[in-house]
Amino acid sequence: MIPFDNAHRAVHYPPDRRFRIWIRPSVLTILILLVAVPLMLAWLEVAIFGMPYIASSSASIEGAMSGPHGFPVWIRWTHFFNMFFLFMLMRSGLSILMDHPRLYLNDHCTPGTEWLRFTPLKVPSDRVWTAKDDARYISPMVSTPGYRHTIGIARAWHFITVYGFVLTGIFFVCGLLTSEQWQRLVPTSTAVFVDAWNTFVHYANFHFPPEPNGFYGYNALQQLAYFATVFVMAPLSILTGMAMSPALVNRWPRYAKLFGGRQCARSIHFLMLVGFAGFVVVHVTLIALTGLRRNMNHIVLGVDNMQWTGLVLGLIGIAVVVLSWIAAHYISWYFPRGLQHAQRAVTEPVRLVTLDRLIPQQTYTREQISPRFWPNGKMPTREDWKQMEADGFKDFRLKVGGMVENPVELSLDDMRAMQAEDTITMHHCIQGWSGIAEWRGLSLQKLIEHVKPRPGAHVLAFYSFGDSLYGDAYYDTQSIYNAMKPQAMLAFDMNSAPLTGVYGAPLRLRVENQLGYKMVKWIERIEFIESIETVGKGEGGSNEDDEYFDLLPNI
Ligand SMILES: Nc1nc2c(c(=O)[nH]1)N[C@H]1C(S)=C(S)[C@@H](COP(=O)(O)O)O[C@H]1N2
Ligand SMILES: [Mo]
Repeated sequence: MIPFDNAHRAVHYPPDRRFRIWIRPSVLTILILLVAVPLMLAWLEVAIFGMPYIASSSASIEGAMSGPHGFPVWIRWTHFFNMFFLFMLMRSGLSILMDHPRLYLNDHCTPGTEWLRFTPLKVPSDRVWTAKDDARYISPMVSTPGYRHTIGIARAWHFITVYGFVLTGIFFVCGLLTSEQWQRLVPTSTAVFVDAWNTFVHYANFHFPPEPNGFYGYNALQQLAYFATVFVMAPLSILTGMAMSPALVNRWPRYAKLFGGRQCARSIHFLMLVGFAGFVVVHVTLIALTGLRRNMNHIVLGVDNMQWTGLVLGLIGIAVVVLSWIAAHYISWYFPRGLQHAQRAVTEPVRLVTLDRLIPQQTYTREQISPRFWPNGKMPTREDWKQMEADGFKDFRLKVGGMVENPVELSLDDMRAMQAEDTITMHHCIQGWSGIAEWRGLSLQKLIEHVKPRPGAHVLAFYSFGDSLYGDAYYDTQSIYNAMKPQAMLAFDMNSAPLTGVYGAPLRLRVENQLGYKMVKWIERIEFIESIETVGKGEGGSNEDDEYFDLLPNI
């Protein structure tokens, strides 16, 4: 169970729980125009030419139509499971979003360049303001698990349920394509656009067009909306979700550029959430307005009559979905460790054979370096660190020990002499922001070869001078396999100057195929160990122990 002591309350339930939405005026104008222009055109058309004629399709004349009749059992169940998983994804997505409540169209995430903000705060420029400080509260009524900075648990729900969503989608599309049901969703003539516009003109004038019986077919606008949901929004959500993976983006930067870059992909991912939510509202409203009982019988029972059973069972189905949110809430707060392990059980095997195999190999140019890099984490407060900082870290010695044949103590000069390497990479914080910076440091591969791990050593544990969110010294671990990858290094320079205090002086880790929290800053010592189980609470790092983050976050 997650304790709710003062420290946790300060993180998850802060006094400032205001919710504000700010949208850049130019973007707001475009959005208003996107809605207003079609509406005006529709009103103008009716004022001048009258309501457009829509042929009542053969779909409304039972028995006279070709094509699919009714909804077979596999459609009815995939419809239910889709609703189930989609809501879970949307709710957990909102919790993830609020951990960095700003959306950008540029990968630098410079404060002030957002197009959308879910926080009343402007980033202060007179003091250090970390991404953790910036996280916002969201009510557990609308999100899972809700509250503030619960991204570890939110991601567990997101990444478990995405399997259900994707499998349901694959099953559904296979069913469509191997039956005649695809004809419901896929337009076969360009006339559909004319019909869809005419239908829109009717709705825009608060008039219902001749309504086909949905058991046999849809009106043109409905068909296009369903088509877009299944064949555009769902795939785009999945593809833009993948475009936020550091492993993928640092292997193939061009993949993220397909969507306009990593932060555009994140924005699109959010817009798909809005799209799905908007679809649900319109879909449910129209179902209710065009014959609730009959429509519910179609999709719940697969029959076209007026009995009450479909509605009753449908409401029970909706109740099950709502109960799943309540259950998820209790699991999140009472069994977070079990949830974390469940996520690991279902995602790690897949990540090991996919994302974890990708070798980071990006190099951005100097011109692409971010003007400002969001900082994160708690600065060390230890006296020995402060003393060393005052002296420019000349007395600092990195201790590398544990299960190695050649334990060493290295000064910064020793490390510089061991042939430093340079990279310009994109950093991906779990919270959502990114930034590009140049790093210079000692490659971990060199260090590992230098200290010679003994047989049985599988893991490197990095300990920081700084504290974790809840007090103990911050630490994290890497498998030797990942530490040996290119671009994994102990960085001492950032953007051609020695690391400054906030960014991890004197030494920090860079592991470009993973998320930011694996990159320990203010490193004091490194220990080679047999397994993660012997350090901390045994989950592989401070965040893994206390915030239920994943052990292998390459997405
Ligand atoms: N010691 C320590 N290292 C840390 C953290 C921390 O809280 N303490 N935060 C991590 C997180 S979540 C991120 S995103 C990066 C941020 O690095 P930056 O401050 O250079 O942007 O540092 C990582 N290293
Ligand atoms: Mo982070």
